[in-house]
Amino acid sequence: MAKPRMSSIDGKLAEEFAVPAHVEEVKEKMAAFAGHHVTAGRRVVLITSGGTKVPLESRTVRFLDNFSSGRRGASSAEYFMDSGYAVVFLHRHRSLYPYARMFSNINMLDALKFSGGDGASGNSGEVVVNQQVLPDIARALKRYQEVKEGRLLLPIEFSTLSEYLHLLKAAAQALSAIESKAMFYLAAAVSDFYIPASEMPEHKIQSSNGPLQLSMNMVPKILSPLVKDWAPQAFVISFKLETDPTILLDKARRALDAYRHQAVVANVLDSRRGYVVVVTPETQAELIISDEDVKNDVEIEERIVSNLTSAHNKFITQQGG
Ligand code: PAZ
Repeated sequence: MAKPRMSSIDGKLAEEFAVPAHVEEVKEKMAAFAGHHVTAGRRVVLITSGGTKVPLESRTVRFLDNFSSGRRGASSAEYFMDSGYAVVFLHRHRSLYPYARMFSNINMLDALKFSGGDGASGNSGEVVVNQQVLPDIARALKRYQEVKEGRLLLPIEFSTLSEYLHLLKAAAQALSAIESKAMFYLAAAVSDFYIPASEMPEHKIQSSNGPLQLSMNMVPKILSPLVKDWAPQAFVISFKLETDPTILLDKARRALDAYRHQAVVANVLDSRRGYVVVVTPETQAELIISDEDVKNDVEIEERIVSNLTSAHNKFITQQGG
């Protein structure tokens, strides 16, 4: 197997972003997971999901964060597994999680009740689920258990930007061995700015010093080495979020020109649950959820995944896989 090329970003990552202690162990796990599933005839998708935390102090009290809930990544993971993929789910700690996401707004204690007892000492009976409070719990639990038994989901957590960057690099290198059968679905909302460790104060920033002015560096564009060096044969999808719809498609096309990957899923903050555009070098597909779809619980991720799994099929055939 060819040795992965070193890019200038590799150096920057090593120097300016703390390497998580478990990165090599996680990389081995991801490589074994991918190898196992490809041997079993499956494809493997690496999904990134949720926002990143950017510390302002090295003994972190404060940090910058963003809006992302992780819903896009968590629901897409479910549709990918329904489509026969195994999923490496690289997600922000405590962001939404496949199957459990549907119940994230519910207080579990409101959904449970005693049966045959009152919870007093020695008389707890059984605790049962009130399915009126968790309406779809049986279906979600069944599918979750099937996924667990089939070991179709490999969850990996990150919190900080540094963890995200190193774990994504490890994932790309781990999945490169399965070549075109790997898909990268980069839905996480990753900070574009950070404070390098060398410039970060150690202790809590003191308000007694007056107003705070921050100068932040640009986060290296990790898509570039991912596509060129780390997993050059993989099918790579990035996401582009804007708040101004008039610049969205132009930015998506510019990303495709710059990084030469296969597609960009373009979305606007306020309409992201109902409208996205999948942009490729040759095509542009609008995916829309109507009011009728909403009534029938159809989610836009089902359409995104269907569009991309078809494109991935074609890609694999073209690559002779
Ligand atoms: O996580 P979520 O479901 O709340 O939002 C999804 C999203 C908007 C973060 C995703 O669709 C996306 O566009 N990610 C890339 C964001 C960016 O341009 O950095």
